[in-house]
Amino acid sequence: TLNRPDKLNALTDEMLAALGKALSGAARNADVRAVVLTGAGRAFCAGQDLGAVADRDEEGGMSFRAHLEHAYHPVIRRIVGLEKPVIAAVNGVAAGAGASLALACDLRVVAEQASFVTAFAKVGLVPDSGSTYFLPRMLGLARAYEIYAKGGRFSAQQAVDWGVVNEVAPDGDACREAALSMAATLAQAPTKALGLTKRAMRRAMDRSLEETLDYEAHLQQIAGETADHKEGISAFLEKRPPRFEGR
Ligand code: LHQ
Repeated sequence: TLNRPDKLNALTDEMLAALGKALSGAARNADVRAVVLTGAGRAFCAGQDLGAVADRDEEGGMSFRAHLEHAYHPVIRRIVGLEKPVIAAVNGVAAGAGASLALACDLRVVAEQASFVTAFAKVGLVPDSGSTYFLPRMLGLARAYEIYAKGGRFSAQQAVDWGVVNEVAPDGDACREAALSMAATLAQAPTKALGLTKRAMRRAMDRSLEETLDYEAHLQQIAGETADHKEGISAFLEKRPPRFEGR
């Protein structure tokens, strides 16, 4: 949980480092079989803490490139590289890099009153933290550019209509609960296969069909040797529900 509710969970370097550490811990711990990322209070995340940016400017300028590379990119890579389902519970507004964080997750559950704000143009910046990778792939180029150019906001309902989110909940608490319930269900799934599916999909986005067919066959060999695959086959033949252990 991003936990700085009085500033709408605006991101500081410390928060990003802690988030990165939590994601690494989740990757290493075999008992973790799904992850939910959410915000405390009424917002999901208002993006970069603009107070900290102003402070750094006062102190003689900052390297935006270095800041993004050191603070943001590792977190985005860890979400995408974590071979377990990562669900964003977007309990309230997700702005700037906060929206990028939500878009980097595999699934999104969104509260009715939540919105996505690509705040970048309003502060004279370009979309970052993977936003220009994720959003045009979900919305198409024209709609994504229009939203960016207007520094725009889109609502939970628009996000549903456009295929950006998986589920809508009546309010922030219900959104977190729905995400946890989705996570509990996914945590019973064959985790290894779901992780490899994520890897396959990410890779297929910028590969040819031939490369994709080849990579799928490679991953299927790995999945086919898991205990969960054997359990799935036994359960089917014995006409009983499978008990997957994530191995
Ligand atoms: C905030 C923030 C905030 C600090 C609300 N910072 N305090 C990466 C790396 C390097 C450089 C720069 O950029 C990036 C990526 C980025 O993320 S750039 C985009 C940064 N984010 C924004 O521009 C969004 C700024 N916030 C807003 O536009 C609004 O706050 C939204 C639309 C998120 C919510 O509006 P409201 O619901 O009306 O809330 P509010 O504006 O009243 O905010 C409540 C409090 O939170 C307030 O503090 P206060 O002490 O006055 O109660 C805000 O100052 C604070 N807050 N966002 N990013």
